[in-house]
Amino acid sequence: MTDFIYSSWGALVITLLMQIPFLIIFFSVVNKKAFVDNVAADTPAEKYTSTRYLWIAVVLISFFVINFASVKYMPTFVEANAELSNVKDVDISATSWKFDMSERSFKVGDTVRFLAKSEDTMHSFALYHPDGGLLFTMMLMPGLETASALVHTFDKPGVYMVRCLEYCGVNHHGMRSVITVAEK
Ligand SMILES: [Cu+2]
Repeated sequence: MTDFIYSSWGALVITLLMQIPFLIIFFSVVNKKAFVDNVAADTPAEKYTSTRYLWIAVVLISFFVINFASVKYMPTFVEANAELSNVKDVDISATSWKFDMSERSFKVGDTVRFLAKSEDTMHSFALYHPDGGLLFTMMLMPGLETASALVHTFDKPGVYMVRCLEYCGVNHHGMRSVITVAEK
């Protein structure tokens, strides 16, 4: 169940469920207002009502269509499940407050699939480019059977910082590591 929740589809379903309270409030306010403002305008009421429902329908349909059509293109979904040739799988175990990695040295052009798990509490695995920019971060929930996965191809040599970006206790700031990428 938790594995489903933290998949792309799970995230979408949760997001949709979170809209329900908002929609209830929205429609109750709209209806209440329609009842109170009964001396509104020159526009015939029926015309206004149909336009309103048409507009809501357009918004809702766009929302569902765009979300469902795009979910399979989410990077985590695509990359973690892709059949990639020449991908190096690296196992990462995050504990308070360190990262254990099966490999830390790569070459430019290497495509690496980072498979990360948290052994104790909420952590994340964030990778920084040598120029300081954040390449990605993935949240690591404890207790998941499947490792969180992300694929990255290294394009520049240098020292890449790894940090935890989920607050995980007093030494959260010290939870870091490095990956070195050498010239081809
Ligand atoms: Cu942390």
